[in-house]
Amino acid sequence: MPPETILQKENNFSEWYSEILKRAEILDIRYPVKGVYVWYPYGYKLRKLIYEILQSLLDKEHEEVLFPLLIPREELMKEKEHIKGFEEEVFWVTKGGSTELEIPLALRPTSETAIYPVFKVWIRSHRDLPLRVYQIVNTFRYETKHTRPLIRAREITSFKEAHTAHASRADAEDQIKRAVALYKNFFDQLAIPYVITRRPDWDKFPGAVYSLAFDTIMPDGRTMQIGTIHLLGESFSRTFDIKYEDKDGSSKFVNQTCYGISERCVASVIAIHGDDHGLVLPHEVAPIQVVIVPIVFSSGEGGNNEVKQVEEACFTVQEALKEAGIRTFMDNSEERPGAKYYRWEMKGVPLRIEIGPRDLRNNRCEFVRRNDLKRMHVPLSEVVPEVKRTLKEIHEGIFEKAKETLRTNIHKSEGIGADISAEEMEELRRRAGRGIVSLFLCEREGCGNELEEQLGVSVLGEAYEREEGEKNEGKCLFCSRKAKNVYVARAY
Ligand code: 5CA
Ligand code: ZN
Repeated sequence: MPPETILQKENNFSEWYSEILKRAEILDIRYPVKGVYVWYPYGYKLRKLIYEILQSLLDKEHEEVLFPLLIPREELMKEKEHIKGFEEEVFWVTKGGSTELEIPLALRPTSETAIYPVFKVWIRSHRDLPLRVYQIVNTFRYETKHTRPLIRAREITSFKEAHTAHASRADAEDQIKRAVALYKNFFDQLAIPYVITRRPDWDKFPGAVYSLAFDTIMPDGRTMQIGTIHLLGESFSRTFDIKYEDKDGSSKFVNQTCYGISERCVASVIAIHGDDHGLVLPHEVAPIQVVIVPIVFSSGEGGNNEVKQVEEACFTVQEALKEAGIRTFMDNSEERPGAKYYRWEMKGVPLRIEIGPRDLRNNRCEFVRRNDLKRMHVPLSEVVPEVKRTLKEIHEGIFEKAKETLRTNIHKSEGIGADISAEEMEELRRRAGRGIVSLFLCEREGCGNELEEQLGVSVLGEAYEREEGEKNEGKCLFCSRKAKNVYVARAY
């Protein structure tokens, strides 16, 4: 696509997404292995800032660790449910040079089976609990569905996985609540809205007691799972024999949880906030928070002296902002202002400050907000507090807009279930696949499949936090059995 082609996020999200990854220099998709991509420097800076937020939240009550990439076949195969779920997705290392390995080694698809044999030797007594660790690593999954940069990769480069062990089920359940709060806090800082659901039993993480998921809605109306939290209970501790000695001397299995987030969190920031001009980044994660553009034409108004004065004023503003801890860049390259606007809008810089000769004569500058391209004059003496205020305002603006989009894309209905009318069914067919629809569905996998076949959508699950007064008893749309309200959507 020629670089001057105007992008249209609303009309063709898929094309918009791949063009933005390229033009904003997030990810290079030309690496010659399917589902494997290269981070550009700018994309990597964005990733780093996003993951710094995640780590600062985790570091409050977890310790960071680093486990090996290779997992011996026998360990990976130990937990029956777990391997059933991952069997078809595992990459294997079977040779060292030309020698066939005695024990084939798996590239971790996730690290339960690498970590838990070590938990077995680390955990001795109740004093070792709770044990809470996390790592950020690459994991490998031989994905057979359509691969997509940052969304469905075969090498997940930024897999944050937390693993915890507790003395009791109640403690593990409490950890689930803490993990939910932590993820909420994280996505709030990215201004990403979400729904939290409990996945149906037949779609939970392989080996888990139950799974909770955070999903957001992408601009094309499909949902994307951006984080999951699993209660593992004793299923892995029994398999890997992870026991502790309790206060009374008895030996007990630990209760476990794990929860993960991948570079899909980066994809969500790009997809949800971006517009036809490019990225729109919340300032917390913007590699450049403010770009300063001197508006000078060397042959134009005022002559060389004024050019110098404008540049000096820009430098002064830059220094003041840097001093205040704001990531600032002054673009005094030779390019025309229009070309500069284009570049920094594409890169999602939240705020642009322009200073020209006329501004200088009036002791002011001009702010241009990336999210709505609104302009305002600001006295030079007030730049620093005004930048801080405006960045916060932009964050609130894009968060509110994203929340509103999410709200309008959740179609709550009073009781779409077995006794649905023909018109209602027609309406449902029309809506399904654009956003989230709520309806009555029982817990049987067969009815989930029926839903997939008839409406092309899948089950997200029951809302984790219910709204007051919401009707939650009905009859399954397909089998008329007793059913609960669940969210369904076409998912990525
Ligand atoms: N061990 C648990 C949590 S630590 C686990 O592996 N959970 S998971 O399978 O649900 O993955 C965690 C998150 O990774 C998912 O919620 C999803 O957002 C993301 N994810 C899963 N597969 C991919 C993939 N192929 N590409 C990018 N992200 C992925
Ligand atoms: Zn049913």
